[in-house]
Amino acid sequence: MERILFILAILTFSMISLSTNNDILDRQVLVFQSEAIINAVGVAEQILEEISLESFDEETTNSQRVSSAGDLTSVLSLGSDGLEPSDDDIDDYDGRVISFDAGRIPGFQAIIDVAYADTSNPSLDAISPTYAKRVRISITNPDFMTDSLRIERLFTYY
Ligand SMILES: [Ca+2]
Ligand SMILES: [Ca+2]
Repeated sequence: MERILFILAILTFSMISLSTNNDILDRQVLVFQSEAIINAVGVAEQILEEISLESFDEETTNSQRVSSAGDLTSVLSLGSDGLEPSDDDIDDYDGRVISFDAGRIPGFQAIIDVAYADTSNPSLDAISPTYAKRVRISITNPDFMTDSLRIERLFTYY
């Protein structure tokens, strides 16, 4: 009888320690997941800061001015314009894919999308140039994030 109790006690103990290990593992996964999200937001903010320093459009680089939205880069020409210096206006970043590690979390990928925003309903993309461009950054990390993270910022020409 004593021996059976002893074995039961060992079994119970190992079951408890097994579930404790799982809890620790779950907590570590959660810590890594939150860290991945925090790092991803940080990098997205950095990219947006960098973009915010650029001219609104190629047509407004070097202090040029436009008097009509129609003078801005056409919708179909958004993206790298191949002119030097590269990355001197907001939409030059359109279509860019950046792979990066952040802190102790490797394997992020950021995709940048730039579109003109409809000025009467800024959540919609416009089909012709306007004085507002929306930069959308989608960040994924298949190993550490269950979902992609999307951060947007609207930039206006004024
Ligand atoms: Ca440019
Ligand atoms: Ca451009």
